[in-house]
Amino acid sequence: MCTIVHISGRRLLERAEALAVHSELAGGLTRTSLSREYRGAADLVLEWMREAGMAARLDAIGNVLGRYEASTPGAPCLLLGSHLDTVRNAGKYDGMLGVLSGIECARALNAAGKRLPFALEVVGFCDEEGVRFGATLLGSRAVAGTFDPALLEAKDSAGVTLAQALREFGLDPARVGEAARKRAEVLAYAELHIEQGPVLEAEALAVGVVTAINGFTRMAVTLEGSAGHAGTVPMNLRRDALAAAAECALAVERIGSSEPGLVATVGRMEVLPGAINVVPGEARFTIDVRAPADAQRLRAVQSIRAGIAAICARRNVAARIEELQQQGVAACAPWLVEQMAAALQAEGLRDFRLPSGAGHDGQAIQAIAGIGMLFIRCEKGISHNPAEAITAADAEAGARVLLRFIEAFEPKR
Ligand code: HGY
Ligand code: MN
Ligand code: MN
Repeated sequence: MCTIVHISGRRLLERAEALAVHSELAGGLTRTSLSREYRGAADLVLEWMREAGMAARLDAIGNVLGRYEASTPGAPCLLLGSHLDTVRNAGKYDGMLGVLSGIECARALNAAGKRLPFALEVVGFCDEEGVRFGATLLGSRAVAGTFDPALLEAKDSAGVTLAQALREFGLDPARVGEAARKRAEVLAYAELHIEQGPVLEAEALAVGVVTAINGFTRMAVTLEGSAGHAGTVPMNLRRDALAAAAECALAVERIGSSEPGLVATVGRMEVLPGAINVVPGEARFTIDVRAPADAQRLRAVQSIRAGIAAICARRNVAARIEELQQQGVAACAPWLVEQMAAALQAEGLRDFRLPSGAGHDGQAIQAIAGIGMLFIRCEKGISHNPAEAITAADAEAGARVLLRFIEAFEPKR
């Protein structure tokens, strides 16, 4: 029986809406890892996985894992997935669409009574965005066996450690290592994701194949000046941490704008003590640097460090720069790119390939398997924003291409 007729873009969008209800933010979508809202979304995904004929469970770090068994039980799997956590005031499709599309493909196979020579597994990663604990790719690093146990002591804004959050979620932090999968169990990893950029829309294309995922460096900067009376400290005697941070932010923007493909962002800034009549004594801010080439990114990071040092020396402000995390460029496996391109053409779509400026869980999973990604057009390229939008037709096209890729999948010899 034909499987692809069972793919429904309307159902994908309805389920994304249902997931968006599980939010910490009234009137918007924020869902951080291992939160009560994450539990609500995970329960819904477990239910949909089981309805699709999958065995479904939470793994040792709280990822949601479904398995559609192979014709030979216990066979290695083709792993599909994306993340179930969101940024603050997020869109509804970043991450979610990849998990829902994977379930949609399993559901179609099950409806047609079709089994494959390999298992199909779908994973909803618990923390890709790194919003709650500052470190990203937590769920996928656990699956890849590269999770750093020191992160169990990372704290959220309420001072709750990751270890405590795992315990409150009903998991044992000492057993996070059990989430790790062996290379032999995973034939490949394939992720469908919204593009989060304007290229597919400009090409009038619904779906594209990803060639590589840009690398990133995340840093936290603390500037120590002197708090003082806003009315009495003369301007030339101030050590104003906020003014120094503002100049640093402009330096980050200037360096980020200096080369094609390079981007650099100050995404968060806190100022202390934060009173209208006090010269700020301390400023803390984050820096996110991305580039399609690691040498380019590392050069930019050095320039930013030097720029901050020069600004702070001139202003007599102390600077502390902590590198939170870095991840190199993750190239998609050429043999998967070709099979995804073939699936695109089987669906009557043009073979179009593009890099990803955004980070994805494949950057972690590449440690145990070849990675491939499909991008879906999103309206005006908007993402990490409640205005993030896709059409049911594009969602359906993406899931159809994913299913064609799955049914034609040839493991690498
Ligand atoms: O930051 C990123 O690129 C991804 O959304 N975590
Ligand atoms: Mn994101
Ligand atoms: Mn994402």
